[in-house]
Amino acid sequence: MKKYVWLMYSMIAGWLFLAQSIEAQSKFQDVMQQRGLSEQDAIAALKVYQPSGKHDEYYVFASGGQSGQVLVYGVPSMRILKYISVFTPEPWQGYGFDTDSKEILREGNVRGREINWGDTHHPALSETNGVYDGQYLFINDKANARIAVINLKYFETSQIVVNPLFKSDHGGAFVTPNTEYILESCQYAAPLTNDYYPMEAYQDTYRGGVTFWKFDKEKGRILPEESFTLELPPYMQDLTDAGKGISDGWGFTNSFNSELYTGGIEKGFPPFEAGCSRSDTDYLHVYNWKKLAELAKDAKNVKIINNHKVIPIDVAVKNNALFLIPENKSPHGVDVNPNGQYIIVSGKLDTHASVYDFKKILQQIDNKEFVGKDSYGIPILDLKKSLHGQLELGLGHLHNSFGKEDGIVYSSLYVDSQIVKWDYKNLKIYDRVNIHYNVGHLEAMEGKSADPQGKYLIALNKLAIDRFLPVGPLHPQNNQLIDIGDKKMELLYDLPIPLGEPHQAASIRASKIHPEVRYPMGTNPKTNQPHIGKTLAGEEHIVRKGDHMYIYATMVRSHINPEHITVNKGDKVTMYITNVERAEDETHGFTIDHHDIHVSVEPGETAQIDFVADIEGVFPYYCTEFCSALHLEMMGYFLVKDP
Ligand code: CUK
Ligand code: CUA
Repeated sequence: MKKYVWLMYSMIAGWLFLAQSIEAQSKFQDVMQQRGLSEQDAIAALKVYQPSGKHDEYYVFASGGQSGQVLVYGVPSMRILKYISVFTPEPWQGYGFDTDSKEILREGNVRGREINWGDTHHPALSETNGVYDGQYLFINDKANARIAVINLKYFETSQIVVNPLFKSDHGGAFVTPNTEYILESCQYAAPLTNDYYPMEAYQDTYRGGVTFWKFDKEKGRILPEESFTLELPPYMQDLTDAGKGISDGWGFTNSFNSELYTGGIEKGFPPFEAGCSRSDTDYLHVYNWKKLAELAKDAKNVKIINNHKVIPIDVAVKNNALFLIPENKSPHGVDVNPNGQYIIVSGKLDTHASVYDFKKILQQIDNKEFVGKDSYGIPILDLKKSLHGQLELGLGHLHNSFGKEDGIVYSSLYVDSQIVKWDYKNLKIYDRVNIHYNVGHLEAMEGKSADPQGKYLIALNKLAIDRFLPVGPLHPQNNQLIDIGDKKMELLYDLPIPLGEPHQAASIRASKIHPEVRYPMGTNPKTNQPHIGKTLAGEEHIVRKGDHMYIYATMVRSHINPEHITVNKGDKVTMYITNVERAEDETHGFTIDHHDIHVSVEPGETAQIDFVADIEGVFPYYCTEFCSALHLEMMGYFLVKDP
């Protein structure tokens, strides 16, 4: 009898399940039909969709290009999580509006000039043994040759350094395998001093170089006094990568003007782009940064320019620390493979990718086997003897990112608008996928580290053309997500980015990132130390010192304390505002009407604002985040009277 009941039960359950799944399937098909989706579309949708509350597997940090910011999104959902303001003010987060963040932004003043934009290109994650450790992110500003440090504990910019020599940079930021140094290479050659020299003096007085910014992981800061620069000829250095594994201690930098061309179309000369591409080859710079770091410690090896140590070309050459290898004309990316033996140089104006073998390079260096010297006295290695091989990939090869399997690399073809999957050891092409359109960088998950994860790839495209609803002549940028988990690559998703050109992205497993949800009470987010204006509940007060008013305020749902602040016209005002909330995500924003003030005060943070009360009147202030049902009541009055 028992057996019979059980049998009946399982038959009914089975039938119900079948009926349910048939119903689900027909619903599924209805939706596909209504929305005009193919089976492939539906599979792609299932691969990227994250149900509400479910987190992504990877973080992607993409450069925000001309916005001077960093964009953070999740993979595979491609949901945007944050804009980290770096070189530009950002009103929501109050970056550039409160005293402490203004101070960081103003660290980026160049030669006394306030600069409020940046051209962010290449984000780089901090590494331990060549593997991403999830602690810091670095990014360069090509337009003003600056590097910023972002602390991933708080996802905030904590430092900006200005290159004391370069006017622009491109080959930054790249880190050495234990984040000992952040590499920044010059792009457009110019005198390293800030003096004027005519274009005719280009060969003698214009220079490029690579700056090695010393990074202190404990402090989370670049130490400018312990940093130095390797002087290089004005070959217009391009992208850079640091060696790892067997090439640890070495660095590699491309260039595109071995011609030393200086332009002058108005004088009847060929334009820059033609002049810089006349020769068949440019130079890959190969240097031993560990040796250079040792040399930089001795004053006799360096000259000081703008208060910064520079190792002259001849000193680097004399100490066997600098070499050149020809490379296919006007290359772009240079990428070291996960174990550090192979270096892939992209053939921007050549259909071939070149794979250099570091062992072969080292052999020539050890045997002092050089084919000659350039006009600056730098030894040149033989191209053929340095190559593992070359492979024809297609037109406009720009960048490379490594896959999980040994020997697999993905490369971007700008002109052909394709991603190519190939084997750099056996020189074989496996697959191609079309991109929309004109891809620049690409990022396979953790694809530039010593431990690539494969799975997904992001194509960072230069054009979007017809991919999205039209919004006028300026289109959003297009980041495309590609599934690389199988043999064949499959395009999954388009993410429009209305922020700026997403040059490069760095990705990392979400499990490696551990951000804080609040600051220790009364923290200055710039220094991560207690703020001098730290104010706890019950300690709110106002002090006058001469014509300077100091206001110690707190914010907590749903109250700003003090509620009235009366000052004399012309008084200097310093306001310290502590968000004394302990609850997660209970940010309060603070503004005073008509004063161009806005700060975002996160739980535990103390924010400081400084201004002059120069207009008489009555100015309400209020909290700008809808933080509770009584949010609108979270207000007060700033009163300025004529004394
Ligand atoms: S990038 Cu900077 S020009 Cu190919 Cu690294 Cu876009
Ligand atoms: Cu605090 Cu609204």
